[in-house]
Amino acid sequence: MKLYEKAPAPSARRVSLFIAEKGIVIPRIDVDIRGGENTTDAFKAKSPNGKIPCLELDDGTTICESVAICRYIDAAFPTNHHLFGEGALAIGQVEMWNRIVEFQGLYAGFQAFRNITGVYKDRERCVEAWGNESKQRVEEFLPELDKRLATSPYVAGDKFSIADISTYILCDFLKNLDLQLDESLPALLAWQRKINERPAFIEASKQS
Ligand SMILES: N[C@@H](CCC(=O)N[C@@H](CS)C(=O)NCC(=O)O)C(=O)O
Repeated sequence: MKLYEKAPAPSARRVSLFIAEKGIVIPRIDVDIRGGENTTDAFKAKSPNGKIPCLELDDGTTICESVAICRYIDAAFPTNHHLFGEGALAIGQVEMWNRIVEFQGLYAGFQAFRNITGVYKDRERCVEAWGNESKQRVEEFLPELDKRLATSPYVAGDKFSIADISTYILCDFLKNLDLQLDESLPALLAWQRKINERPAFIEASKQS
């Protein structure tokens, strides 16, 4: 098994943190996304969305999309660390919060970055106004997360889950939008400090 990725890229880090939490080691292959290596026919033959991360199994089967990769790993290497939740209610709540963070935070953030900076203008049309709107949506979403974390120890409830990984990646990505967490978001800041102390996050930060 091997993982095609770009270590500091946010979607790749989602998977890295997930596998670090699971205590699994998967060999990684660096893909030069800025240079367009992911846009080649050879890479697109592996990754249906033409992006990293992409997991390749020993028989050549591939899975792209970060959460799909995490789901595969979760099912293929069962442990007692249930990052998608355990039990019907927790599973539903983890899914709900992970989707909320993805749609309202992460993807707005990615759209902001791509459309404002034009980093991938060699392969997509960039609309600066959409980038600015997306950035504003991220800024408006952060207080919602702060409100949630003021009453819940983790994003999806009492236990750490993939929703925390997604939120952590969002918070880390803010720097690319010239945004940062500040004292107006005390619960989010406290949660971030707590997550930074997790052994898997300390370990994964050495590798990215
Ligand atoms: N929804 C995908 C997003 C993947 C994605 O956007 N990957 C970025 C790096 S974080 C990429 O490959 N960018 C290069 C490109 O868009 O050409 C996932 O969650 O895996």
